[in-house]
Parts: sequence; structure tokens; C-alpha cells
Amino acid sequence: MAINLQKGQRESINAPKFTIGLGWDTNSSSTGSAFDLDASVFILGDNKKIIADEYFVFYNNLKSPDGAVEHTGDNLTGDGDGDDEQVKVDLSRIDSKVSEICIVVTIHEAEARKQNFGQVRNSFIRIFDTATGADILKYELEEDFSIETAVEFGRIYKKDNNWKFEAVGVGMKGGLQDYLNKYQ
Ligand SMILES: [Ca+2]
Ligand SMILES: [Ca+2]
Repeated sequence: MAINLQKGQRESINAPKFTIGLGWDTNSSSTGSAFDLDASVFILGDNKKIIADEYFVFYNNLKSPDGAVEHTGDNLTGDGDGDDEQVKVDLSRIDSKVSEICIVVTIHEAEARKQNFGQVRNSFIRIFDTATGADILKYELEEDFSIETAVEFGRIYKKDNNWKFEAVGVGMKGGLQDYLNKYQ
């Protein structure tokens, strides 16, 4: 059974290959235009920077060069229950310089479309064992965001050679470029 985490909580991931599932529901009628959320991954070294440009994995760069992190593709609507976008991770392939994997969700063209996380419901991040499908953990972002247009859902980090997940849930007003400025 999956462990449900609260904001700030940490939990070990005891699976060499796991999948990060991210879900959300949006109300496009509230803003009159398409509402597209995008999951992105920053793969960081000890200095909290991406270890190379290609270690920023998103809808236009679906796989990290070491083959360890793979975005399965852009979902444009968020319709339906369950995962809207997924990222597969294979820790056996991950570059030895990597110590952290940061998972963010941004709203595509948020400013032009006047959209923010105040209009997003049922956001979650979950992790399951890719091989068996068994749930490992889940974090539902209960926080009511308002003006934020980007949210760090969680991070996966290496501690004493074990990989752990932290439920982050921190939003900001900005977009992918702001995260790039921080992590590049
Ligand atoms: Ca998307
Ligand atoms: Ca959905």
C-alpha cells in the first residue's frame, strides 16, 4: 500500500526502477483557453545545478543522456483521473555525479492565458515500482495555491547511498525559465 505523505515529509524509495506519476485537473472554461500543465525534471549535482544542459528533461527533451530519466510525453489537457504525465527513473543508469532529481510542474503560457494554480485541483505526485506496478508513495498537494504559476511537487535525493523522496509543494509566480535560471 502506498504511503501518503504530508508536505515536508520524506520517505525512502526502495526500488531501482520506479515511475513518477503526476496528476492534476483544470477547469479550462474558467479562463476560456486551453489549460496545459507540464511536468519537468532537473537532474542536479552536489552544487544544486544541472550536471549538463541535457539533464533538464521536459516535453522537448524527453530523455537524460545517461538513459536514467525518461519523460513519457506531453499531456495537453489533464483530463481524467490518474497520472496525466509520467517520468520513468532507472537508478542503475544514473550518472554518478547526480545527487538530486527535482520535479516541477508549470503552466504552459500561464501569463498569456491568465492561468494559475488557484484554478488547478486534485494535484498529486506518486511513485510506483515500474516492474511490479506496486505503489510506493503519494503526496496530494492540498495547499490552496492562488497566484502561483509553477510548483515544485517533490524532489528525490541521495543520502548515504539511499534515494529518498521529499514532498516539497512549494509554488512561485514564474515559469520554466525561472527554474532554469536557478538550476543552470
Ligand atoms: Ca502538458
Ligand atoms: Ca487529470
